[in-house]
Amino acid sequence: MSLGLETHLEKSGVGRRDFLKFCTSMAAALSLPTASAKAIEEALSAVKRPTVIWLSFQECTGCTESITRSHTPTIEDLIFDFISLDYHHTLQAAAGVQAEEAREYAMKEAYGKYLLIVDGSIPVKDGGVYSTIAGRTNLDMLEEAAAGSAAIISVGTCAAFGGLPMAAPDPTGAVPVSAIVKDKPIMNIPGCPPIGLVMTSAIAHFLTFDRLPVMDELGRPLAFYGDTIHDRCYRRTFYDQGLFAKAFDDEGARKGWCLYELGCKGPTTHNACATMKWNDGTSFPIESGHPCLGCSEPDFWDAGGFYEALSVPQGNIGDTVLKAGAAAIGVGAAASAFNRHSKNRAVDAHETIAVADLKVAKPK
Ligand code: FSX
Repeated sequence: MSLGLETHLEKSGVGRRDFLKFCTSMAAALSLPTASAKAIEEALSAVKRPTVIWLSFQECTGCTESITRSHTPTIEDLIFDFISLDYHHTLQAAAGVQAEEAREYAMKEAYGKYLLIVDGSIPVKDGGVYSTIAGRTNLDMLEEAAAGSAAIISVGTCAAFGGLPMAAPDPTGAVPVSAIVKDKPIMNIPGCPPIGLVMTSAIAHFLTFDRLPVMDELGRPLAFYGDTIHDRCYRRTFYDQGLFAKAFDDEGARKGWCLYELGCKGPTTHNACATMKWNDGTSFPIESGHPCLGCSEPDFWDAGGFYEALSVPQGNIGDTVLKAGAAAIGVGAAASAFNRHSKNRAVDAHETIAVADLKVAKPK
């Protein structure tokens, strides 16, 4: 008999208090009212190991590393143990024919109900021959798996927007999941890689409400991608004062000044790094002295030099920077206000896409 999550966690040594703490932090992470923690607790306690099929295509495996390489054991790890992860190229114990049979079986048994998670982009040039698994192209495998899914989560910038494989000159004709699948709800969790807790929170939301959370126009959950890095950056005060590091080893860098002139893409990048941080909340790139690369935005590999300042003319700093800074602050403030408004609206109305309303094709 399958167990509810709470029972499963208890057997794994995680007490009720920790479980409740987890539910409360899930509610906070998803920008839901505190009272929602109870609903999350009840739903997760009752949920019975939903089937999850995880396909990995053209990628570097950084996404799986990010999700799994946390300080173990964490509750997030156990959530991953708890869901029925019936097929995952990297994590599954089975290999070869057995693995493919397990995938086929799981898809048939849970047709129309399973959650499909994809990381990596899909090469479509020359019939998709540039990436195959078990003799089948990624394109073929995605189309088959998508047909029986209830919803899809595209993990990482490769699956969400094409990412590194799609960078110029895009030799394999790489495309994101959304370019191929048009008739299923898709949520994008971009980042190269994305934050592990964002991933587990998104899955918890799906398990709790049977729906994907409210998303922005790029399919990213607003709870995590509603603000820019710049909106929440602890170095923002230096930006506002026009205090910028101009080299990685200068006085400004030592004083922790803003990394805007060293190429930081924080003002145009939507992600939760500045608030949730990485490695159990230890730090994030800007806190370690490196500019944000903008990895959760489309085309970040081709969008401009990693170490080139956003819209600041070379060799003309001072006034220009301050003017550009003032303009960016204006744009940033307007964007923040819009994001906050959208977020509040979403929380008030709790707008979601109902998976239950989907027209799912019948099994053949
Ligand atoms: Fe891409 Fe993920 Fe970057 Fe790597 O699966 S988003 S290259 S961290 O591994 O897809």
